[in-house]
Amino acid sequence: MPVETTRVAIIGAGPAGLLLGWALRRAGIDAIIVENRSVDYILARVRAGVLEQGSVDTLKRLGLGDGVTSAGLIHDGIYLQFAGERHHVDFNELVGRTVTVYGQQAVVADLVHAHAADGSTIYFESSDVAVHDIETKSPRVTFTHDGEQHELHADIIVGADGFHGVCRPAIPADHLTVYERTYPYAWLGILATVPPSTDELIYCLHDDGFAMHSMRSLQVSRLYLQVDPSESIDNWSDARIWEALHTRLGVPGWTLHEGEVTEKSITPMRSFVASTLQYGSLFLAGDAGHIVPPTGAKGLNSAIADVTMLADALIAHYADDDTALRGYSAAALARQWRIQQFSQWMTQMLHRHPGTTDQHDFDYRSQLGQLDYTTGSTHAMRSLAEQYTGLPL
Ligand code: RFL
Ligand code: PHB
Repeated sequence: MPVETTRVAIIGAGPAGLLLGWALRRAGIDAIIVENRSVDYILARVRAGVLEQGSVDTLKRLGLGDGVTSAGLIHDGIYLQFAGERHHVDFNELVGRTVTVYGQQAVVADLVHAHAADGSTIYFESSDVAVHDIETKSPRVTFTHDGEQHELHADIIVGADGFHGVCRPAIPADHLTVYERTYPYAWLGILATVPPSTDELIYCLHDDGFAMHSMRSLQVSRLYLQVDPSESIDNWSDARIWEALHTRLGVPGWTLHEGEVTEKSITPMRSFVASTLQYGSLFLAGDAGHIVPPTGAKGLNSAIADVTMLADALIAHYADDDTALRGYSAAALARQWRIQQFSQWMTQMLHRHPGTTDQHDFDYRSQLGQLDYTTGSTHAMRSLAEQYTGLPL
């Protein structure tokens, strides 16, 4: 059985795990990544689209800025649409900051290529991944790779294995509380080969529910529709999706252009926070520790923020200063709860709560009032702009 030793064993090669491995490598700290999917699967996974300025700065600082500099689309703001009218929220004017549209897929591809060129060890397609002795200073990871059982000894294990990973459940139940809520709606998302019909992202509340127009490039559009979480994608033909998008996003004098749909899927919505991101030698980062509904565009950005803090803390730890590592969980969670409230606020303001009771009607009209206030008040817009473009670490 191959037995290896590394300083930091990272579980998961999503954006969090790949970025942490890269940051540590650049600082001369040995790390090995163990991932249960294939590299092709990871490169094909379509997810987030918006990077905060701080996330772009992190990528550039770590020598990963070429792609985002050449292909990223800088956006000065967003549109909020409701009651058939579209309102611009100009982040640049309000807070002097912008966001960049650059797909998570591209971030992951940049990281995979950087690691490959640098000769990093990443065990893709590993099965039976398990962590052991995490309460001690000599934790281990076991996994099967290419039919062989492996054992990896480390000083520290980082669980960057997403919401469904094995690391968070390895924390004993009496040391972990989870805070969570689900929402009575989901997002149906499509990728379409058609130039975006808008210069900036449109977030729209319509009588039929939420809709959104985003993009991946000047040639590829990304669009979303609120649907019931129990909906099957099989019930949504391309024609039905476009019809719903026309209905919800339409405003007089504007045309939504259709194109070939190359990907479509339904994603449930969840807010989730673990009470701790550390247990013994195990640290959690990204979706392994917290999930937000996608309305605020914060999931990927939170993963990058966690990793920025954790990488700095680990670098200090190996330079004999443990203060930041001991404070990591509390600092990352404090930031995370601010992001949770923003994501929940955006989500509740922009989705139609299903049902037809008086209470639902009241909620809907109150949401329209909230949107009216938000787009009419410089103070409210500035608060939105400050949070959407990214809170400091
Ligand atoms: P990931 O990306 O889930 O990566 C975890 C990795 O761990 C692997 N893994 C395991 N490996 C080994 N052993 C095991 N037992 C394992 N179990 C799992 C997985 O295969 C995977 O490779 O988590 P990470 O790195 O923390 O990154 C988080 C982000 O992916 C996520 O927060 C965002 O995609 C959320 N999100 C958005 N975030 C934004 O910041 N801006 C957005 O605009 C945005 N839009 C979105 C989104 C997520 C969406 N979906 C599909 C959930 C839009 C959507 C539709
Ligand atoms: C996306 O482009 O996928 C996207 C953009 C903004 C969001 C969520 C998703 O809030």
